[in-house]
Amino acid sequence: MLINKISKIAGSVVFASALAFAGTAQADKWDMPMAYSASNFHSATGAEFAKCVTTGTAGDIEIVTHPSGSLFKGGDIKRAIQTGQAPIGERLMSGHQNENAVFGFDSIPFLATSFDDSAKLWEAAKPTMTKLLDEQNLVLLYAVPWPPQGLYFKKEVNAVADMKGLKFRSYNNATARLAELTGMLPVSIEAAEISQAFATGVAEAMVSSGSTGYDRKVWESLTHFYEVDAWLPRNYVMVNKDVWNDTSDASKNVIKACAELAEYAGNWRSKEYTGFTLTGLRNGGMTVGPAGDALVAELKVIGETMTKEWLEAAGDEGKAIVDAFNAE
Ligand code: PCA
Repeated sequence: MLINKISKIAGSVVFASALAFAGTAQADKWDMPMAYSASNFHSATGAEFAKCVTTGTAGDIEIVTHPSGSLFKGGDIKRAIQTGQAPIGERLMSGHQNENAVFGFDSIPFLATSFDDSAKLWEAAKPTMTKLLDEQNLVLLYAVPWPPQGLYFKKEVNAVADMKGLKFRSYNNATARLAELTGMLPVSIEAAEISQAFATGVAEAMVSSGSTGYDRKVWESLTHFYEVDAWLPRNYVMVNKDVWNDTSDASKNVIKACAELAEYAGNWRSKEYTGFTLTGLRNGGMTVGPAGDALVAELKVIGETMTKEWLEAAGDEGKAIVDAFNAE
């Protein structure tokens, strides 16, 4: 079945590419800002997506990726695309939670804690997110989850009380709120800058995937990773709507097919990267394992508070996503 799906997608790329050859469209270069390191699986997936589009449109559209926040920092990428400074790019979806709480649907603690549930939650949320982004002059292309989120520290932690007063690196509203509710001090830092932040003591702890800890070699400063499987936040790729509307139907077909392939491949990579990076953290010298039962029980209570707060802030649209997820 999967093979079928891939050959169907590949077939449509070839078909659309033949159409593109037949056209006389002007060659166009699309710079694609991305926030995470080149070696990260999202960046690798984005680079393959770019290649797929460049090949599929026979060079009519050449997508060039710029990982590590080198063109725009993570926090600036969406605005850059909305305003046409960049035609396309990738960003952490829940990073927009401060604009509209609904963007944080994937950072509700303990709602969707596995890849299967994350896929189900995305199905439930996709129509709403497509609409929200459309209202902001953006076209959603594909979205890929990070591996499950766990807690990083530079000491053993068995209870919420052990976290008190720590400087906690946050990457969205949910992570900042988690810090507050556990008695820590949130400090917002881009993934590209966390190695430095941990080395200088600007931050001492964080919630993230094994993937980001591995990419940033956090074992140089931190000692413990506790698997919590709190949630799986998503990165997504968006295009400026004016640029999209000016794109030929043949090229749009290629881009959509490449996006579908990228979402599938990105999911697969994310799963593979989960175990690989936890082993990498261990090899770096860190203690890696599940959080203790007592700590998990305390985190679940905090999760309930955060879920309630999110449902209040996200209103009917948010509730509809959670209801659709629970109904499946
Ligand atoms: N890595 C990103 C977001 C979630 C994750 O696993 C980060 O820490 O910025």
